[in-house]
Amino acid sequence: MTTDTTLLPSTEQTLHFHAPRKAAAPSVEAHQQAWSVAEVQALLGLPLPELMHRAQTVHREHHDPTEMELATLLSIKTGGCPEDCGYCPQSVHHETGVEATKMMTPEAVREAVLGAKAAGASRFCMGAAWRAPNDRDLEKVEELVRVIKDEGLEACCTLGMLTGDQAQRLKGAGLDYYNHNLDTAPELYGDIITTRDYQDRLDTLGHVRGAGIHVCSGGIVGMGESRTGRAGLIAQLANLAPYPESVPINHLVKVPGTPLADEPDLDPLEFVRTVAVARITMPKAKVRLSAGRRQMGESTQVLCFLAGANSIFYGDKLLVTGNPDVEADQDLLTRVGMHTTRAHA
Ligand code: SAM
Ligand code: DTB
Ligand code: SF4
Repeated sequence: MTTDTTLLPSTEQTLHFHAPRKAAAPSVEAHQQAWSVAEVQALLGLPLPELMHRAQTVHREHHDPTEMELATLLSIKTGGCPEDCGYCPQSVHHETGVEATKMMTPEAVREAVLGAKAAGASRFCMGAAWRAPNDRDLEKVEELVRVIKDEGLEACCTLGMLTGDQAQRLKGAGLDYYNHNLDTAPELYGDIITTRDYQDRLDTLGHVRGAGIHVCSGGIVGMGESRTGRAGLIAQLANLAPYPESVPINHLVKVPGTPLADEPDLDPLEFVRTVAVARITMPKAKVRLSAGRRQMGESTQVLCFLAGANSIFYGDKLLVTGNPDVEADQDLLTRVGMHTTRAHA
């Protein structure tokens, strides 16, 4: 349970709109303790001005609110995935027209890394449509990680489930982050995916942590879940000990042919609230406004930035669906007055 009661949204506290910064902001230690789903749900239900104020207060304590991290995503092995994730265009279980490809070569990946670096990205993330890599796949990925590190960018990848040994090998190759999302609340997981379970996800996150790789883990909003469902996801992430260094909040991209293609639209403010609560409950994390930016439009994106999102995927494509183009993002960041995180080298 959280002991810092300044976080609990009692009626009395929601009236403290002008509470002094220190009093309103919880300590980092308080956030290392468990969050109940009810506490997270109460945050999600705060009046939006109060929620935004709290999120911005926490954000400023740990980050430069004018800084944005740019991470470029590349699908190094697309489609043909045996898993049945209901949202995903790359599953063999759904007819989406996505063709399965072979894994990209180191030369092709280097070209993409150079392009991302020239465009100003500081992190490069490689995605593969696997349930889990086999050892030969992994050897090739190790080589690709070295390509990214050679060019001085942070390296991240998302390859499905890992064993402890595989995580160690990726660490040895220089991998900085591993992305593996919890995606939704535990009680909703079986409605979306049947080919693996929540514990499989948690086990992989444990192997990643154990190898000393930074954890990138988040989820998808807009899959028909209730506010309690969103609270369940955020509570799970925030209760990981320690919570992830990077938290992607994806808005469902509805792809024709997937079981979730006709999901009703979510109120954009519910998405913004989820970002704000991720920021409050995981103060030091990079909160990444991930999939769905193109569909949500600029105003919602900017509200998410103001709610504490400080990382975006940058480049015209996500894995198989579209993302705002680089010029549009540069223009948006300039108009908002934000600068980008510099690459190490
Ligand atoms: N196969 C690996 C796995 O599932 O861990 C890595 C790639 S998978 C495409 C990475 C993440 O992309 C998923 O966990 C999910 O959060 C996100 N994703 C996939 N399809 C999406 C969609 N249509 N809308 C939003 N996010 C999506
Ligand atoms: C994450 O959380 N979002 C990214 C990344 N991790 C790998 C993937 C988004 C995929 C969106 C749909 C697509 O293009 O396949
Ligand atoms: Fe496969 Fe990942 Fe898509 Fe699930 S989300 S179908 S594991 S590529």
